[in-house]
Amino acid sequence: MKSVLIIILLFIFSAGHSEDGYRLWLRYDPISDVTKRKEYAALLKYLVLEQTSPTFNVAEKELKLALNGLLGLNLTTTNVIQEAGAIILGTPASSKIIASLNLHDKLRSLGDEGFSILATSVKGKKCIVVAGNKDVGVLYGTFHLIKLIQTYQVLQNIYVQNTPRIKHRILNHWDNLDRTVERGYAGFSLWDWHKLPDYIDPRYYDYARANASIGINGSVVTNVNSNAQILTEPYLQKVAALANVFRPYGIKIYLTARFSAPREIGGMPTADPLDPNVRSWWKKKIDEIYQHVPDFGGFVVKANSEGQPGPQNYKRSHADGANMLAEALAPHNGIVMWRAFVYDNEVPEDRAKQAFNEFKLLDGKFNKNVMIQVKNGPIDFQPREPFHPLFGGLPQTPINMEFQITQEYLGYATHLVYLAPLFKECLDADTYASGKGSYVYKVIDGSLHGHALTGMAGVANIGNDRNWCGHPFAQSNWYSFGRLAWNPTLTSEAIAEEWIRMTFSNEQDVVKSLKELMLASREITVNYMTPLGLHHIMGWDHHYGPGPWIKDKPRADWTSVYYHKADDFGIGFDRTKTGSNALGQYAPEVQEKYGSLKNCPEEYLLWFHHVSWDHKMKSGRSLWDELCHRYYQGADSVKWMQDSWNKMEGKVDHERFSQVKSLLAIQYKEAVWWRNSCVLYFQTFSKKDIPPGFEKPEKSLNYYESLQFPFAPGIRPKW
Ligand code: BDP
Repeated sequence: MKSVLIIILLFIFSAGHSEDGYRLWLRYDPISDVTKRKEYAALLKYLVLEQTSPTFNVAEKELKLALNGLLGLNLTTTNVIQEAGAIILGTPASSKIIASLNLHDKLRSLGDEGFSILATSVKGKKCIVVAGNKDVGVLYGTFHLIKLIQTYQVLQNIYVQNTPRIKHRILNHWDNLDRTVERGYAGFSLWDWHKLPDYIDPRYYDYARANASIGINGSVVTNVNSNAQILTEPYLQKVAALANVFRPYGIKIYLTARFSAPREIGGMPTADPLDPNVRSWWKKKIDEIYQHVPDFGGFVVKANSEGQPGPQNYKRSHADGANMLAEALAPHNGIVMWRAFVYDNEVPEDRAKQAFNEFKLLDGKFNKNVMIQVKNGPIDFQPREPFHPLFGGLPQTPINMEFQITQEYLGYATHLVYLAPLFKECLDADTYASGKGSYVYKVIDGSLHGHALTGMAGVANIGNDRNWCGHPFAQSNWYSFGRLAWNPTLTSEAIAEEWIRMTFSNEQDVVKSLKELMLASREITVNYMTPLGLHHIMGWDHHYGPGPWIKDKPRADWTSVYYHKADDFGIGFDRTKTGSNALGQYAPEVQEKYGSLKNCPEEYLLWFHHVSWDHKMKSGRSLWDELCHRYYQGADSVKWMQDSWNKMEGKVDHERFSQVKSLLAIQYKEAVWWRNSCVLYFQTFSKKDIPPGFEKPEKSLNYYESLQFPFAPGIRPKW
C-alpha cells in the first residue's frame, strides 16, 4: 500500500515536470512496475567506491541521479562491503575488492574503454560489480547498467563484457564562431564563445553526459569550413575551458585547422606545407595548443574543397598537407582526420569519381597518425547513396567514416527520419576488397586491413534548442550514431528499441508502434524525395525542398540537371562503362552487381544507369509509372506515419505528442510538395500522364519553381 502511494506521488510529481525533451534518453522517471522496482531495489542498495577520481565522481553522481529518479533510492557511498546489494565501481588499481576478484581474464580483452558488469558474491554478500581497466571504462559501464534498468532488463545474474570496436567516436560540429551552425536546424551553437572561458554554461555538462552515455569520446567543436581565429591564444583559452568540462567524461576536444592559418593569423607570406618556416609555425602553434589542452585530440581538415585553402594551392598533395600537421601532432599523440570530400568543378570528370581518383594515388603515403575521413557515399549525404569506393579502395591507409546526423538533405529537423537504417546500409555493404565479406564496417573497425587507428565521425544535429536536436525523434539519430560508432554491428531495430524505451515508454504497444514508425521512416523519405537512385535534386544552396529544375549555376556540379540527366529518352546518370564508369572504381563483384540494367537493385537504378521511360520495372510498370508510384506512395506513407503517431495520444506525454504531431503535419505537406514538384518537372521530359488514380498536383510547375527561401536555416556563411 505504502509503495503504491509513493508511486502515485512520484507520478504526480513527474507529471508536473515539463516534458520538453531536454533530458534526452537520460530521463530517469520513476519505474511504475512495482515488482520491477522491488527487484532492482533489492539488488542495488548502496555504492562501494574505494577511490575517487574526476571520472568516478561523474559515474557516482549519475548513478545516484538515475536510481533516485527511477527507483526513488537515496544511494549512499561507502568503501566497504556491508551487506548484500552493493554496486561496486572501479578498476583493479582503484579497488582492492575488484583486484581481489581476479578479473584479469575478463578485463584483458576489454582495452582502455571496455567494461565488465557482473553479479557475484563478495564475502558471501551478493553484489554487482562494474569494472574496467581505466576509469572511463567504469563510467561507460555505469551508463550501461543504468540503461539496463531504464529498459527493464533482468539484473539477477548479470554478466556483460563490452568494449568499443572503433577507437575514435567523434561528433563533428559545423559550428561557427558567431554561433551560427552550418546545416544546423536546432538553433544556434551550444558553444558560447563570447562568454567563454569565464562562463561555463551548465549545458556543457549535460552535453558531455549524453555523449558519454553512448560512448562518444571526441568532439570537434568548430566547422570544417574553418576560421583561423580559433587557433589564436584568446580562443585557445576558451577551448581549454570546454576541454576541462569534457575531460572527466572521457571526451577529447578537437579543432578544425584552416590550412591558410599561417598567413591569416601568423603573418607569414605563404602556407606552403613544404616551406620550413610554415612547418615550424605549425609546430609552435600545436605545442601552444597542448599547453592549453594537454590531451588535445587533433585536427579535422577540409582542404582544397569547395573553395577552402589547401596544399594544392602550392602544388602540393593532400599527403604533403596532412603529414605536415601529423608530424607536429605526433609527439603529443594527436591525430589528423583529413577529409576526402574533394571535387572540383574545373575537373571534367563525374564528381562521384573525383575523391577516389585523387586519394587512390596517395594510398600508403600518409603518416601513421593520419586517417582519411570519407563520407558514406561518393556525392554528399543524399537520402540514398551507394557506399563510397574509397572504402576498401585504400588498403594501406586508415579510413574513418563520416556520417551526417544533421538532416541537411532529409527534411531538416522537421521530418521524422530515423537514420540508423541509412548508416547501417553503408556499414553492412560488401566492398569485396579482400573477397566476399569485406564489409564497410570491417574497413572502419580496422579489421579488414589491419589498422589500429580507427574512427567514426558524425556531423552533429545539436544546437541550443531546448530539446537539443529540433525534432524529438532527431535525438534518436544522435543516439544511433553513438551506438553504431561503439559497435557497428548493432541492428537499427535494437538501437531503436532501447532508445524508445528510454525516451518514450516501456509499454509494449508503444515500443512496437514507434519502432515500426522509425524503421519505415527513412525509406518513406527516399520515396518522396529521391526514389530509385535519384540524388542531388534539392533546392539550390539552402538545400531546402525540391529543386530538380536547378541548372545554369556557376558550378555545374551544384546543379540538379547534372545528376538526374532527364531527357526525352529517359532519366538517370550512366556510371557504367558506357558512361562515366564510376562503377569501375569498385571491386569486380560490385561492378557486376550494379553494372547491368537487369541486375541492378532498383534502389540504385538511376544512380548507375540512364534508363528509358518505358523500361519495364520489377513491378511490371514502366519506369515513368514506377517513379510516379514511388513519389505518391512516399507521400501517402507520411499519412500512415501521422495515423500511427495519433494512436500514441495519451500513451506518451502531451507535450512531445503535440510537437511531433505538428511536425508530422509539416512533413506531410512537404512530402506532397516534393512529390508534386518532381512529378511535374520530370513529366516535361517523359511527356506521359500521371497514372490513373493519383490525384493531380494542386499547383503548376511554374508555381513550385517560383518558390524562394532566402532565410532557410543552416545556410553556409558567405565570408
Ligand atoms: C555539404 C554541405 C556544406 C559542407 C560540405 C562539407 O552543403 O555546407 O560544407 O558538405 O562536408 O553537404 O564540407
